[in-house]
Amino acid sequence: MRHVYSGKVREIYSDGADLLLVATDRVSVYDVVLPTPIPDKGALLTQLSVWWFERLADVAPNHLISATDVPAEFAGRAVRCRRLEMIPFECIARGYLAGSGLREYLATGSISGVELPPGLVEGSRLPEPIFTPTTKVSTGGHDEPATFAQVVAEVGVETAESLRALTLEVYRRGAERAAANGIIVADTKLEFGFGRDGELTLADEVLTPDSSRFWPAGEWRPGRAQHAYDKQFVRDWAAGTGWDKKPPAPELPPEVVAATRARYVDAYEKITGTAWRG
Ligand code: Q0T
Repeated sequence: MRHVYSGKVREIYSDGADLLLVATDRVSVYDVVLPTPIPDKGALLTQLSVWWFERLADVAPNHLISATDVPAEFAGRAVRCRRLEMIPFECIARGYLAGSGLREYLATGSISGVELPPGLVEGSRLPEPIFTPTTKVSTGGHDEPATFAQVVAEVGVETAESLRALTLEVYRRGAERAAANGIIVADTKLEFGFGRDGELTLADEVLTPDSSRFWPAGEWRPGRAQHAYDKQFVRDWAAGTGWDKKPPAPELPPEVVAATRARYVDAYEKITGTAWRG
């Protein structure tokens, strides 16, 4: 096995023809990885993503080979995947206004070339979910909005239309299931690639709190920053410490670790309808 990539909270290994996507227990806030892990976070997110891949198999083929045929040291928090030729866009669907989408809307009235009505505020529900791709920026910086025309220029109109339709369908499925259980999925980021047969294939992780914005539905109040389903305890605690949001971050106290772990467990249980290792 060869280590090929380190992200803030995930690692990728190459294992012969396959890839192993390994989720760690690391958590990041304000783009800074904290020194304190959240026990089981990697496994909770991996198992949630696997659950979604299985339920979305009728929407799109995916890169998952096995969630069990992985090295013992990664058991539960890794997936064996087919290596794809990746499409160089992050495929984002948004149903609510937040983050970089909110900033772009406030500056231009549109997101990734999609025009939106005036008068929307932070946290607003959009008239309908929209496809707002971004280009992956190679070194460090944040991804940049890409218009649908840019996606067409890169991959052709047929693939671009498929990416948009698949991304919106995955979002609709995820948002509907989550909403029925008290969780708003404000937006979600997907990655696609081409398999050996040229088939458009869903990659990465799907509909996890790391790849999507989850909000507690009962606390949704348009017009202010929304409460994060998973990281709100970390953010509130961080604000109280006076930490300047620059590395290194301080260690999390045990009660914040426990409360945050409980939110990941809760999201897993609410969405899948099954007890975590229960
Ligand atoms: C990926 C092929 O961006 C990344 O690495 C940059 C050096 C990490 N990355 C690799 C992939 C996947 C997946 N998932 C796949 N199935 N096949 N590459 C995605 N991100």
